[in-house]
Amino acid sequence: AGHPLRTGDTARSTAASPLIRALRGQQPSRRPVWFMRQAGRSLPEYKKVREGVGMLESCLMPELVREITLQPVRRHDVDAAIFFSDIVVPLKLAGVDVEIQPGVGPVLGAPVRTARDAAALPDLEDSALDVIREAVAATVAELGDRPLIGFAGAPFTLAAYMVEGRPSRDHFGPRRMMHGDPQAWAALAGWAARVSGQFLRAQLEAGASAAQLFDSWAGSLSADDYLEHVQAHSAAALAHVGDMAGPGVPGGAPLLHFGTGTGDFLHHMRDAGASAVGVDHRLTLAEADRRLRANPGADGRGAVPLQGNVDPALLAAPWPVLEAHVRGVVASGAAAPGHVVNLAHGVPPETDPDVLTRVVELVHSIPATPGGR
Ligand code: 1CP
Repeated sequence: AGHPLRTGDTARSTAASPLIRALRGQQPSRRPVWFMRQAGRSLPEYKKVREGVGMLESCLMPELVREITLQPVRRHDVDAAIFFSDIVVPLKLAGVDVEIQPGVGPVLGAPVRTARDAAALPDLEDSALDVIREAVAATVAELGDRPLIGFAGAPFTLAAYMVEGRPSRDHFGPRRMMHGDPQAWAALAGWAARVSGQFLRAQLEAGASAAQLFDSWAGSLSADDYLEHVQAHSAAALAHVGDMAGPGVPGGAPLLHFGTGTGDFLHHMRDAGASAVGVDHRLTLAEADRRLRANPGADGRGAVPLQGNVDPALLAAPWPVLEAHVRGVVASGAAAPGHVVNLAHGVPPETDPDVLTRVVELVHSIPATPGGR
């Protein structure tokens, strides 16, 4: 807190942006749309500037981060930029031996398997996050009234990489740990919540207007396991920024919470402290909205704004098929108190970027009707 970088003025002007208005349940001037992984390998201009630069290395080069973050905004006219980084960047900044291997993903030199391993994890020094603040500040300086979304990995998804040591499909390691060695799990998930929370906070301090917590792999959990072993840690990560109602983000920055395969516990994800919930392709937005209304939280909140859920598989379909699908998603989203159009998960690398531009044009061409959104 109290960092001398531009805090506030940009975020103040983003309050009227379609993204922020939709996330607050207000009528947007046009229906907002952005894409998870919009920066990245679907763009030739991304491949060009990344040539010869390692993934994590690139995340620590503020000028490059700014350029890559802005590329999809320039090209597609999306309603938000998402900060170019990775969920394991805060691990790297804390001094954990982690790299991102091309074609694989995050790989750790020493997986965390025991309570001792977890207790030995290094603290993330606040000053190590200055490189992130610098990149965010440079980015928002060019974005004007278009919001930057900061993000972090949720504790379960981060722990999935940390216990397994690399990407896995079933996430047996962390699921085994939360039952077999609950103390080790609490130590690891608690650590992950702290570093992710610090990472989020640095981005919001430097000018991001909203944040998204990615729990991409939470779908391998049952609703009960999520509630008992995970929700409190995700809530702790979000609590790092839940009080950020400063001058830059009046009323607080909207917090998005995203997972895949989490249709059975969207309400638990909301109750971790999210203002809006991301939905994948496995259920319709209308059904997600129905489930949230049917399961209000202790704070009385039922329905919240939704984000999603264009099936990335359909980006390669013939245009009339994709167009009908996008129109269906928009119609289904009208049930919710706010709708941000996005994919159900990230942009597949082989996607034709012109298709993404066309989807943005289509979404913007559908009137954001009063009440019906
Ligand atoms: O060299 C490269 O280009 C590597 C590919 C790549 C990219 C472009 C990785 C490795 N990370 C990123 C950037 C990234 N990661 C962003 C950029 C901003 C944007 O969306 O445009 C974001 C938001 C992430 C977040 C991230 N990293 C998530 C959550 C989002 C999701 O897609 O579920 C996850 C799970 C990761 C881990 C990760 N990093 C990279 C890969 C290939 C993976 C997934 C590995 C696996 O399958 O488990």
